[in-house]
Amino acid sequence: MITYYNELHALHQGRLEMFRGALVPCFEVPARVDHVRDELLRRGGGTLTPKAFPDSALLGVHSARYLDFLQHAWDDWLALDPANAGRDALPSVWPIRGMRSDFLPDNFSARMGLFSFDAGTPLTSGTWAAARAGADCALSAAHSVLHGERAAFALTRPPGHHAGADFFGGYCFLNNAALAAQSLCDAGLQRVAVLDLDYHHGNGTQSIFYERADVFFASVHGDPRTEYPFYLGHADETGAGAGLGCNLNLPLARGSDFVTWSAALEHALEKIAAFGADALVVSLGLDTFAGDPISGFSLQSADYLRVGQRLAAAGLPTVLVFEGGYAVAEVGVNAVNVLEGFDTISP
Ligand code: Q9C
Ligand code: ZN
Repeated sequence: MITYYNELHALHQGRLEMFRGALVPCFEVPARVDHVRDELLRRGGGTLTPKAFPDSALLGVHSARYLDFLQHAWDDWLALDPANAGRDALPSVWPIRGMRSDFLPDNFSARMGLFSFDAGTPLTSGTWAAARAGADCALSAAHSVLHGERAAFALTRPPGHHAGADFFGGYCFLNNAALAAQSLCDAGLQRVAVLDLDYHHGNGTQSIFYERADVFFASVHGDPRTEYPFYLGHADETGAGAGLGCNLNLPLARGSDFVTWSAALEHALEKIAAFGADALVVSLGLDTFAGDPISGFSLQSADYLRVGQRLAAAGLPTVLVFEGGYAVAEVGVNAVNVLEGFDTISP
């Protein structure tokens, strides 16, 4: 499978995230993608350099106000205090219900809160450059599929599926999977499905397409009653307006195994087939792995071969986008197992 590699990913290197009242080392580290790339090369695969897309390609998904904030955030952070060069920016205040989100504050901390939903997602000197190159990576994969490739993989970080039209969070800044799906729509596809297999519900992707009839969003994830991102991802969220019926959430209890998980995958793929999708975008999180340090499912490395086979059996032009997966030493094997499983099924 052709793989586009975000060569700038390591420019985003968060130091600390807020966890249980303390600042702890980030789980979302550059080594994650390095391990995937190493494993890909070890099995005889290669990577391609993404093509550069214009900023206008981002505006189908993200607001101009948010993109402007993200692009200038590091400089604004430095302007507060030159010593900020030695620490990342984290939000600490947010506009909850009853407060205003329409008014753009001058104060930088206030803008950080306006455009985010957690304190676990540090914004660093290289965040914009890495995330922007990641968008090119996802758009390149979609472009290849549009031009006849059966499938393409976007190997990039920071991940994307928690990022909404105008907010970051959950280690995500630009929604790579949504950008891929939107570009497929823009190219003329009538129906696109996004299948989110990350352990955490893809709240950003769901919110971007929630009222759309041309994009079906399906997600298998840890039940938000107990699992991050908590405030979205329940089974009763089925879409709204024109998009009613085009959203499918399959929350599973923490501790679920591959038997339970793959039954949910089967169900999601049946609904995607019934929707009549012309193409599939997969948010490929590998934090469903038993050894993941921040998640609660128990998939084994060999299971990912079967995941890839099942995705290929859907028979759709497929864009895979790398998302979460924090068992750093194993994430390469697990991700490449999905790609290898996919490629063992003949079209
Ligand atoms: N300190 C993705 O997998 N924090 N994001 C969990 C651990 C948020 C995960 C608490 C997890 C976000 C793309
Ligand atoms: Zn995740």
